[in-house]
Amino acid sequence: MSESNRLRIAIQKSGRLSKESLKLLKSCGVKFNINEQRLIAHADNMPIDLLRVRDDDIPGLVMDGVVDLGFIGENVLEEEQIEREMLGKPALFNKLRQLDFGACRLSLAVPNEFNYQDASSLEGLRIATSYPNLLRRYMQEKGISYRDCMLKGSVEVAPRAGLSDGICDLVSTGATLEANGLYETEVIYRSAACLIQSTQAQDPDKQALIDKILSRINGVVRAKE
Ligand code: PRT
Ligand code: ZN
Repeated sequence: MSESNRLRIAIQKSGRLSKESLKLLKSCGVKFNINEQRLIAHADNMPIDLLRVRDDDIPGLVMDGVVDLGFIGENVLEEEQIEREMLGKPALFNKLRQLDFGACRLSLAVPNEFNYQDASSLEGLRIATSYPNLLRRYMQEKGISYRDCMLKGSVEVAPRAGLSDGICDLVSTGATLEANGLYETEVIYRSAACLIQSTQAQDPDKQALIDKILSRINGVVRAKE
């Protein structure tokens, strides 16, 4: 595979981060037409290619140096980093900046009838989550042992379905917890979207383009504050 001289940026194809990531790039003056069927979109006015992928793939693509930049939620980024460190895979990246969208928290929650005092109320119980590494880190810090129930989706229905006693899931408004008869007990991680860069050496032209985009992003975000 030949190394491209074009800057490669990974963004979520469709989901909670895609619109805002695209909007930010557009407001930095990057012009592109997205074809929904295509993985790659080429910018018209700068040597930039957008890679439109599942958000879960973005940290690895940056850490492996397959792409130069990525827009990603810190929750997914840190979960993947811990996983890769355990497996001995490349896990380095530079965080260029936190962004002003995608804010959420990873929280413990239990059924309304659960008598929760503190995290030790979950000792020995089963917790459903899509974030096993962030959950383990938090519970280890507290010295609490618990049992895993790994679910990639529908985490909020696990207690009612009899799969787990509590959950550890992303929350923004809290409406999903409420609709499922759960209440939030502890925030274990606060997250927002961020822009990350691969740690691989860049050629000077690419690095100059990255610096230009970052300085424009800083300007756009500052103007909104
Ligand atoms: O298909 P792909 O894998 O790319 O997308 P995805 O389905 O894995 O992710 P997506 O688009 O749902 O979320 C992408 C990122 O958005 C997350 O990793 C977070 O960084 C961020 N984010 C911000 C959120 C939320 N807010 C959020 N509320 N991600 C998910 N939720 C879900 C949460 O899991 C729960 O089901 O929304 C529900 C709770 O919302 P409230 O408002 O009812 O509390
Ligand atoms: Zn995902």
